[in-house]
Amino acid sequence: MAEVQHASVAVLLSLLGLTAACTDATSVPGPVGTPIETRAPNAAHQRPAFVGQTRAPGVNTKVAYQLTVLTKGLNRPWAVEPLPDGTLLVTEKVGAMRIVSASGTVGPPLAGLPPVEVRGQGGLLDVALSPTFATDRLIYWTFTEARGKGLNGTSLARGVLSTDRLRIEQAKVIFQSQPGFDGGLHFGSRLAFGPDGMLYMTLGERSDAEMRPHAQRPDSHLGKLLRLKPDGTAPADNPLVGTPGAKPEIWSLGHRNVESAAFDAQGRLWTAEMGPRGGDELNLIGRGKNFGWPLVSFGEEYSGQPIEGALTDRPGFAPPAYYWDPVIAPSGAQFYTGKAFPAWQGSLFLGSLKEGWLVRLEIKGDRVVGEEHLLGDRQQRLRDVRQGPDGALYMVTDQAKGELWKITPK
Ligand SMILES: [Ca+2]
Ligand SMILES: [Ca+2]
Repeated sequence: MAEVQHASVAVLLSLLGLTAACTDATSVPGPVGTPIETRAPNAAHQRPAFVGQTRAPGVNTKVAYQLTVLTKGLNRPWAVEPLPDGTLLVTEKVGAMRIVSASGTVGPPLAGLPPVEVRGQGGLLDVALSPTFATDRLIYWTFTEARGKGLNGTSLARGVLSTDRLRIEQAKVIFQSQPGFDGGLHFGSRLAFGPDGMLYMTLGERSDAEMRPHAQRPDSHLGKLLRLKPDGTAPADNPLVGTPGAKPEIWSLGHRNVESAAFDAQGRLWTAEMGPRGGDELNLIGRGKNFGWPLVSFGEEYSGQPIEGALTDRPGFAPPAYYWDPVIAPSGAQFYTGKAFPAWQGSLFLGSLKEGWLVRLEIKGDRVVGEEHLLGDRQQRLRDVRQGPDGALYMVTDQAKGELWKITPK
């Protein structure tokens, strides 16, 4: 009898296409279905650390939506932040912050911002509303700041949006990442307020070979996720507070270039980062965790060479919750909580710069179980996606004639 049962299991396994290799996988069952990604990976020899870490099943929610182009009059917009009254605060990488009306009329640049260095990927970057915005009109923004002698770095400022909405008052730089560097790449720098009232800020490692080790260095802000008090200083309960030489603002380490940060309904922070070729990642952040770069990474150099010294998995480092090979170049992100699209509640939306998709991920626990690609027919680099108070999704596209889109139910 036992032999018969064993044979039946073997037959069943073979019918399911499972092989002995499955014993290498984690005991956590992976998602079931045809992967949405069908192209060949760049690093074909690499294997996920667990089933479902890449190539999630494709899903099609068949949601009927309508896309409205509110404006095509933005110059390389980097961020969109819906205000409580339905107007939109937008940054342009070239250095301007503007108010766009709900119908798409683009206002003049807001006066009062400190000088921005526009260089390569650098310029005026993210903007976030303070959780207290409704009462004090306080906003926060990140930008590339000249630091003298040709160096620059990502800085954080805050100020008050004037009641006539023409200027930022009391603008003040409250945090400057260190060290500065003479370059134009990997500035981060997405902002997200947590349920703990703290401001989380992502930073890149500045890309160049000599800067990569900074992602692992506790005495550098580069290649880190930071956790700041609303005044820009480090909270006393950050993991490296009290460690001699370490930067007290650090919350997690080992990041490459993070332009996506979003809290889910449970209050967990997820970030996505631009990896090397074949190594874009989604990470579930945890206090003091090390996400590996450049010691742990999927993918390869853009030259096609392996990343020197890197493994895809290594004890003591947090593996990505999910990775993309080929890459999508993830930028702004948003967990959807609105009532306008019930089928999308709980989904994580990410803008893809490289493919122009609005990527929708279905997440169960700490795993991605489904992936959908929307809007790819428009062929525009999606830089940011945010949910408005009306439950609509707002997006900006990284073009010289950058567009602001609104998605509502059809
Ligand atoms: Ca933002
Ligand atoms: Ca990683």
